Amino acid sequence: MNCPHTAAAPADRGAGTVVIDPMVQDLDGETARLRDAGVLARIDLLGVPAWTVTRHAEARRLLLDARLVKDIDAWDLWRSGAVTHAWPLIGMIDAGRSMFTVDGAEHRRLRTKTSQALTPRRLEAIRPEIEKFTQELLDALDAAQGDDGVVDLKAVFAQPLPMRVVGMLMGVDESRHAMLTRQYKAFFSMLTPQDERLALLAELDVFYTDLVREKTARPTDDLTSALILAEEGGEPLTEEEVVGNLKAMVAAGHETTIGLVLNAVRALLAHPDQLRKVLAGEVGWDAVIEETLRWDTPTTHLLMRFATEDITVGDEVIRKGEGLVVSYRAIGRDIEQHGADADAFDITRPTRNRHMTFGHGPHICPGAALSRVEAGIALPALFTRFPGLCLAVPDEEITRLPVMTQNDMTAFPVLLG
Ligand code: STR
Repeated sequence: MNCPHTAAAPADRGAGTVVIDPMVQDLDGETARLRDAGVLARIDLLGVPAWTVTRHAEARRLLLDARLVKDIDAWDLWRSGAVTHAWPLIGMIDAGRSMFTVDGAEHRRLRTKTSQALTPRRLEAIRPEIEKFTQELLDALDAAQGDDGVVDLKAVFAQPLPMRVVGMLMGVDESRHAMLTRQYKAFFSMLTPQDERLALLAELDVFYTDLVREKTARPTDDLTSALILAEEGGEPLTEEEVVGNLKAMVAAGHETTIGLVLNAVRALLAHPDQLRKVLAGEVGWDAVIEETLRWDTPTTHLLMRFATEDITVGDEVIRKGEGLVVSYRAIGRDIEQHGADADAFDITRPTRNRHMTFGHGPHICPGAALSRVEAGIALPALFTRFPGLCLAVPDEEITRLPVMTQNDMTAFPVLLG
């Protein structure tokens, strides 16, 4: 047991710094090590030190703490020049001015239109289109089977679906989807040389800026146009802000939903007893989605917030100017929140809806309802069309992409049955 009021022996302080593995060779082991390292753990991100919070209750408090900000200029390591654009993770933080990087009243100004467009009620209007995309991609799956019957569920289904949905929502033409998918794959991969990553981010900026200028000249019925025309409190968003929001939406809406859909399929195929209950209608798909969000979070670590004052968390202090990561995958496995069997996938778990995978506080994921709608359509449609769906390789052979912040796999070979 942890006794918060006894003087901590060195062992209670955690086993020192957890080095986050860019190759993601043992994600479950790393998640457990982080949890064991303490409520607040020291981590090393490719040589850059930071704190991370690994527990539900403390993360919830910290995500409401206005002394933590997204502004990179509040980071000592950045201001001193110790961290530069040569650091492979810099694009996760220095992502331009948007709702992702700004706090306070300005943040509300940047975010309102987007969150209003993504309410469950507004999303009902696009449900038929998501269903249509899903059916088309199920046909594509059928057609893509090789001679051996194997097809990559990621490449043919889980990856294109969220891109089509977010593309439709933001007004990104389908002819660009394949390119964007390639660019984001390279952006997130730690195998991409840093100069290439910076070059592709610059290309993306040009692409999004051109798109915003086109929509400014000829607004259409999409969220990008709505952001251009918005006047929150009488103050329109600048071009830079619209571009920032647009790229945040496409990056987030695309990458995270791939993880949600694939992780859910993988968990169900690894737990056939639970899949049976869902297919028999004993447990709903919403339960599968929530338990997947808790157990195998699409976002492993969220970078980063910076302390504008010293902040005490238990025995530790985040010093002014230091960086804090939120380790959502460890938080999902918090024993205090989910019980001693937190490491087990269990769609009947009473706490399955009490996860924090979409964050908390002002920056809580504005796309949460959209991702639930997407997964809520994709998963039942997939298993209805292919009830005999199974993995084409042993589960242990599924490899994760070398991505430090997102939980994504290289491929997901299946037999459609
Ligand atoms: C990717 C690069 C970019 O151009 C803009 C952004 C801002 C939003 C970020 C996105 C990033 C990376 C993935 C994030 C997303 C917000 C939600 C998503 C962090 C840095 C999650 O994984 C939760």
